[in-house]
Amino acid sequence: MILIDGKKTAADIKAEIAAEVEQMLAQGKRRPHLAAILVGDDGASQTYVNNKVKACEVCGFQSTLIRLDASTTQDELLEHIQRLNNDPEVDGFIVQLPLPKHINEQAVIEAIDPAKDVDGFHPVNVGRMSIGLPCFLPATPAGIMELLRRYNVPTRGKRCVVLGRSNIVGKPMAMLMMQKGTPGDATVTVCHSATENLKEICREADLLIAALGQPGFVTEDMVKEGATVIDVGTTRVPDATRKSGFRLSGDVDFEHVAPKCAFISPVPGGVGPMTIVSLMLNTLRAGKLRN
Ligand code: BQF
Repeated sequence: MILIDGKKTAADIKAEIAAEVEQMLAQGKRRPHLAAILVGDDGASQTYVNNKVKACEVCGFQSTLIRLDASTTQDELLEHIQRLNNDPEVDGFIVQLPLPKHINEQAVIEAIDPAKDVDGFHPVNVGRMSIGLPCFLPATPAGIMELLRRYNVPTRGKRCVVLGRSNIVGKPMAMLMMQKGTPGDATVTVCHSATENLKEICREADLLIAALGQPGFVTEDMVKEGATVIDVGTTRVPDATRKSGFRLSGDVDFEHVAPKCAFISPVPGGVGPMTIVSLMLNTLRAGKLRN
């Protein structure tokens, strides 16, 4: 069993990015600049945005965090987005999801200039990805592809099962795994809450990507011997032994599944850090395209 170390891989890539930023500066170019809008005070979202700001520092990027009250209206949020769309100093920006319930997430995503949409959620980027054109890839699937690439996980002709059909992970993940190339060229099945015989389908998988947000959902009896398991879950579960009061739990029963695996990614320290680094790579690209 090979443990896929996302934390180490992400640190390596951030060092590569920082070196490239130094070169850009030496050539008289601007630092890449990422802006983030955080609406409300959800604890997990604050942590995620903080992770992104910290990663910008490590990469040598400029970052701007716009914190808005939970009561911010959709129109007010759209005004901030227009300002960032038109700000020549900002290369790319994100709106941290999820948003408060009174705001239409899709309307917000569609207001972002696709050229600054470093989360890759705008329909233009989704559409371009789906036909294999250059675009900003959504951070989590891009991070998983990078892990598969760096660990040389075989995917060509293999059976890949994606658990979960969200717009930000499951759907784009399935799309990328079925595309031509390495990693890619897989035979992909997407399972969701209405899937029949889910266990049997998972047991056929050479590559199992779990992105449902249900702690411990993937058990030993659902995994084929020698499979590769990628755990995308990051659910906060109460844990009185931690000073934070919680721990991060993946979608995989790691302890019992790991011994059967060729490769497995842990939580924490697997896909999560790669999500952050993919956002950094998209921001670097946005910066280059504008420079
Ligand atoms: C780690 C996210 C659900 C909904 C919206 C490192 C992150 C997480 C874990 C992180 C996530 C999850 C992010 C670890 C960003 C990943 O060490 O295991 C980093 O910051 N993430 C997000 O921005 O929005 C989410 C999950």
